[in-house]
Amino acid sequence: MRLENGLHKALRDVQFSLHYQPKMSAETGELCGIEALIRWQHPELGMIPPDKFIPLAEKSGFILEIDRWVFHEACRQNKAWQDAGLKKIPVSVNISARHFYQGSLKEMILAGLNETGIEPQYISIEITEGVFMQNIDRVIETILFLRSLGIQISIDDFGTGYSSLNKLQLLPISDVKLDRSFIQGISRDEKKSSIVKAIIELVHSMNMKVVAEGVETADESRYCKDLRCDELQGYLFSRPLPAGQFEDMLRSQS
Ligand code: G
Ligand code: G
Ligand code: NA
Ligand code: MN
Repeated sequence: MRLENGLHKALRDVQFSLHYQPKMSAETGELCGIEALIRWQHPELGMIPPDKFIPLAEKSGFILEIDRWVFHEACRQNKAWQDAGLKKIPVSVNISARHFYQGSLKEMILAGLNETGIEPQYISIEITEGVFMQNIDRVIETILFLRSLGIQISIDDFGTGYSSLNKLQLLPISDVKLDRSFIQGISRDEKKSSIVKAIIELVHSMNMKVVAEGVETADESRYCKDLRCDELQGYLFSRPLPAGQFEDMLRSQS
């Protein structure tokens, strides 16, 4: 069975769902953001992780449809939580680099905002550094457009790919998410911690926030806080949760 063939059906039959993982403020320890992460419950194969099907969807171009569904669903859910009186915090959506080169990202975003009524300040778009490798003029123009709407932009998996510091400095990026490979074992690794310290200073000097990803231990959390990370995300706080379970957490903080 070829997974690609199942993707269209998956979208049509609503086999996709979103899980939600919290981001915590390093300063106050409070829930300050939400990342939406796609899950595929296949009727025969069970749960298929995104790293199995997102690359396929990127190759075939079907990622444009998936991004549209994810964006709309994350906006709808966050607005529903807000309308229920729960804490108003931004939801982050991962958007494929491909969507910046092809397709109509602007129209997709405007449609999602209009259809759900969410305020743009409660949306963040996560892109990887790879987005800066092609069509740079179009990418910059799109980022400026999203920012003009009030949407936040995050650089995901920062430090693992290509990103020109020059571009980062010129673009109105809200925050960078330090890849979890930098965080893992940081308290026991002097070389790692001095690199991370330098990255954080550099990012702060460009007036962007730093999010530490993949925080799994209390040691890593304390260390990231000491190094002045602004936000923390990882299994220490919570795994990505289905909407219902995430809502319980949101309710306990509202
Ligand atoms: O959720 P998990 O850690 O299993 O995600 C694995 C990979 O899949 C990560 O690189 C993550 O960015 C990517 N991913 C998860 N959800 C989405 C999504 O909704 N859209 C895109 N484009 N990528 C996603
Ligand atoms: O590439 P991106 O950063 O979007 O990937 C997010 C993925 O990271 C999700 O699939 C999520 O399940 C995973 N993740 C989130 N927190 C942790 C963590 O603390 N440790 C590990 N190993 N993975 C994590
Ligand atoms: Na992400
Ligand atoms: Mn990441």
